[in-house]
Amino acid sequence: MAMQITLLILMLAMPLAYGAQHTVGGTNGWTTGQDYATWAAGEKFVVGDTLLFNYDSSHKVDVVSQADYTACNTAKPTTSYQNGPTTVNLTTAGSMYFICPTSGHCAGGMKLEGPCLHSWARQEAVLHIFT
Ligand SMILES: [Cu+2]
Repeated sequence: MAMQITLLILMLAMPLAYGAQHTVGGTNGWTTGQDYATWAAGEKFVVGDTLLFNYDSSHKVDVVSQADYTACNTAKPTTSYQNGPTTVNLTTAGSMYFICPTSGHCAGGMKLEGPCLHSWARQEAVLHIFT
């Protein structure tokens, strides 16, 4: 029991330093013909985690607004990455929206909404181990 409590305290003390890395699309990476909504549904994104986009030169990663994500509008990304791999830090809670600006790719499904939870969400998950 004492060991469990020590472990719990350790895990609670360093949730931010212990961010997980999520490889977008798993082994398929950031490419066409994927279902990123399904992939994201199987992940748990928490502040302090990172997203790793693996892609070739035919793709890019644009961070966009929710409206531009929905509309696949590639005109005004807030950040644009190319020449991957690209690591994106999840620094705030809330959703981040990513699209590939290559013509036709977003409309074809190359878009990702990453719903990021507060860091206490991981602490909550840890607590459930003990209850
Ligand atoms: Cu693309």
